[in-house]
Amino acid sequence: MSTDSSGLPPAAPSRRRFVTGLAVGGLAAGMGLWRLPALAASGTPRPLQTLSGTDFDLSIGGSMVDFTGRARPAVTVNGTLPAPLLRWREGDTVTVRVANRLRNAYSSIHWHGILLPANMDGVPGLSFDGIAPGETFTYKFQLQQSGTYWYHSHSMFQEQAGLYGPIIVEPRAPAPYHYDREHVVLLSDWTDMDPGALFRRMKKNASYDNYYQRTVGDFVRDARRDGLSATVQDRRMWGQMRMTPSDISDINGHTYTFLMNGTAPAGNWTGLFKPGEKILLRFINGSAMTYFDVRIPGLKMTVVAADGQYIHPVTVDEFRIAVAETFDVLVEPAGADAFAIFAQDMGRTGYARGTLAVRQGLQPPVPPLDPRPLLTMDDMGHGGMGHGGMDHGGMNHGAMDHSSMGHGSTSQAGTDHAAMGHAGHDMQAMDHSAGGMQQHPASETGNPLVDMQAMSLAPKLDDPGMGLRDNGRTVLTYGAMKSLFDDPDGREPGREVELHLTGHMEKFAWSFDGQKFADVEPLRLNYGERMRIVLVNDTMMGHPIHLHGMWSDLEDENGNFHLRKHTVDIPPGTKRSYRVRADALGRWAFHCHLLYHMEAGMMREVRVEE
Ligand SMILES: [Cu+2]
Repeated sequence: MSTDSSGLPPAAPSRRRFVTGLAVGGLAAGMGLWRLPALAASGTPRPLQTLSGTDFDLSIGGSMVDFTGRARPAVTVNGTLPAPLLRWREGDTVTVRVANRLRNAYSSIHWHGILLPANMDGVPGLSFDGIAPGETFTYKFQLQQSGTYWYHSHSMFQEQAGLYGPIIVEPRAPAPYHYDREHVVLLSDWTDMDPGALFRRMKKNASYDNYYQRTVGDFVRDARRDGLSATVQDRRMWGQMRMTPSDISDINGHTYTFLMNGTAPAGNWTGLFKPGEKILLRFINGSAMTYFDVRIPGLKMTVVAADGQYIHPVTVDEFRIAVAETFDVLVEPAGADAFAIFAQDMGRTGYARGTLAVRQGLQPPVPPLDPRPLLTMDDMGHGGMGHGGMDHGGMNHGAMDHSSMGHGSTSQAGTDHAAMGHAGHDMQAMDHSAGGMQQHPASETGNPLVDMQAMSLAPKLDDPGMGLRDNGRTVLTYGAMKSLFDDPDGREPGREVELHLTGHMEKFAWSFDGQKFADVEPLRLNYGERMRIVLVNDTMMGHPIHLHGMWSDLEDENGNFHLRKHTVDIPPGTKRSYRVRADALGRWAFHCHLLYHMEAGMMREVRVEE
């Protein structure tokens, strides 16, 4: 029997395989399919399986699941999707024995955002060899932090196939806020397709899920509003960029079923409350590819932690959560028996939803999807280009001679940057027509894997992001979140490294500085140093960038410590910087957390050396 690269059982499992999958999970045994969320419109979803203590046994295996009316193979832990909620305690040393019961595929578990020794980080090829079929690997590390985190496979596409679960690390000292009850809200994207086949589809036709080519009617309307020549100009620019302004995400609701705690929208995952209670919701985006915009109509949400770390409380109506981020949110339900937790995808093609209610079975109204957002030139770091006297020929990037600009090596610690101040905080005032254009590494020039370079960029920390601006709601931004503590390191960065997020949409090629993971040397950090990483987005998509092993301390627009994170979203048209203390020796992964972008090459090894 064959398995594909993702480690999944074959698409049409034999009865034998089916039974093998079921035998893995205790809860699955005897149930036929262990869950029918898509079919169980008013059923009661099973709560997350919770394991707590210091000693754990996890078993990775294949199970059949049904989110769409069809039984499909998934990769699960202890037979469940999501994987069990692990409850740890700050200061404890935990031991986790992970058995790989997949027949033909190596596996792994990475503890996202958890500080630990490099050989416990679970990245095959960097931390260890991976866990061979039939083998057990024992993870052991001491917890130096508290908060909401998650774990997932770092092997091929197993994360997309279901291998992800929540982690709560309880703090030793009481939290700086009070709550009466808590619920984990883990968002994810499920596909009935084999994830390996989905990746191959992206390589073959990257715009497969993008049905929204603009129509003649749109053209006439725009021409009436903006004038014919401006409209023609705008269309020509988009044509040159080989993209339509509605390309928001690579894969969307046409392929995905969005899940909340492993339950499809029809299943309506429900978390209970009693009137008068303060509820802590621990949101985790465990998706492979999906940004979610989350709100609870009728309730304000007070965000008290980001990526597990306390922030000054900030009250909002809505937040965007990038892949791999976590937000802890306080709500006080009042005035109704039930509230919808509504999480639409950024491209407005679908949603995950659940309910906060005083009892099971209530179905508050689900709001309609917002209008589909359109990318603007400003979203892509080409602000103002339709209006100024800029020669659009400059957008044929191959024609632009960057080497003559004398900025051949911006990815090295930078002499170039001294002149710019640090971290691009002067960028907002920069006008590319006045000679303030973004510089680019030489490796991008004439590179067939790079289809675009941004010219006018800013951190945009106070920008809610495309599709969320001026929507009448108060929307969370990075600018509005500030760590509850001062810079834990305190030193100014002694060095700066700038990396560009690069890609080619049609080829579905993704990289740093136009160079794929397989082709480049590690980024070397000196043990103990405080350094700055500057990320420049040269693509039309957001990329949630995750550095393993060390915190990413996001800087504000003046280059000061602002917000401690493990995953920093870099929307199109932005340039953002963060500080890193290289206090963890060894080999670490540094990558875009969009699974297929990482797999396509948007990844580097970071090596911390004495
Ligand atoms: Cu990416």
